[in-house]
Amino acid sequence: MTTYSDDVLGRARVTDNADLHAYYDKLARLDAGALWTIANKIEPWFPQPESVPVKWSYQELRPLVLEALRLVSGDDAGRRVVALYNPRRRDIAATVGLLYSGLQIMGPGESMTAHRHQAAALRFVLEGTGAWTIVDGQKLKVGPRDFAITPNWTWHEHGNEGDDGPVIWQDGLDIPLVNAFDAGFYEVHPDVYQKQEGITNSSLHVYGAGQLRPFGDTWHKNHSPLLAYPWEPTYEALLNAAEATDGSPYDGIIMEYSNPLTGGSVMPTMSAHMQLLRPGESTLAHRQVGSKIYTAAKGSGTSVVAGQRIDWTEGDIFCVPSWAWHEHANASRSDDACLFSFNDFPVMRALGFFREEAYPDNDGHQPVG
Ligand code: GTQ
Repeated sequence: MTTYSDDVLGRARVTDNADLHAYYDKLARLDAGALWTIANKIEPWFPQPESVPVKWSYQELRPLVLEALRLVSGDDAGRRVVALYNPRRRDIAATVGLLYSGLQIMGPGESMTAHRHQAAALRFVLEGTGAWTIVDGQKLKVGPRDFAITPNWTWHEHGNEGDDGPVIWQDGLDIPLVNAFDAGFYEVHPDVYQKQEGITNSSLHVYGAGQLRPFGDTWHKNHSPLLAYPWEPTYEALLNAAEATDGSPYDGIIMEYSNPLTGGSVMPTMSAHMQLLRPGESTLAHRQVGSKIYTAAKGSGTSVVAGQRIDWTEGDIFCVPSWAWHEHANASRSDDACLFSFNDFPVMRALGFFREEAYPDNDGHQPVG
């Protein structure tokens, strides 16, 4: 059993006095300080995220996202997005941890200019049928519950060629992560718009056939060559797996959107999942090092995050800070429920930070406070 008392040999436990305060002042004047005054804070026993669990209600936010259509043009805004802020992370525009998310809206017939940046992006479509994006010349058409990626430093521009209303999709980017490393670059496309190369959804034609890979392929980039992951085959894969397996006790039936060539995450910094909770299913609690952002893709349910109950229904978004216990339940006894999520686990794994554990007590469920 680990003790978390700081009053042990090996932890800082200096009692302040007048001499020490005078000494600290002298150090401060030289841009220095005594490590023992902050050591326990900067090397905590376990992760201490500033981020808190938050739910963003789609029903509440949607009218405000629609209002942005009237208030600002896409061209003036660059991207017309309502960003989702964690209350204590507004200063770095983070939704949770070092991840950012927002709701982007595009009106019928609208198109946005092309740019590229060091941050990687992903999209999950919430509503509307006319959405498209061009990623390094490749045009992708995406509909409700489709997932698509915009790997870092790829040119991208978006639009809505439908005539039956706006498109709203969720953006997920690693902007705060890139900025934490002071690694951000940004460029506007020299021609303002890209030219489409090849056929629409060409990566799906080449790389979208499941277990079949183009033989002799020379793809060498560090992200998936498959750029769009439509909902129908994703849902079908979950239903098929549900027939054959019990799935995970913590996540139900869960699939990772993967790079078909490596089986790994779609991009080096972010991974995404779609999970299915069977009718009446409730999972056990676990926690991981890394931040997660969930979107209710289908149905409704309840998750408990760090002891906090979060009821969700389609379009709702909620976050799980690093090392926070979380568990999920489908509210329906007759219909399945699906949660989309993305996370920074690839970074945690690459740096050797990843850990995962199951809630040990109380039959695997955390107390709800
Ligand atoms: O689509 O390029 O929500 O650059 C934030 C920054 C979307 C985008 C965001 C971006 C984008």
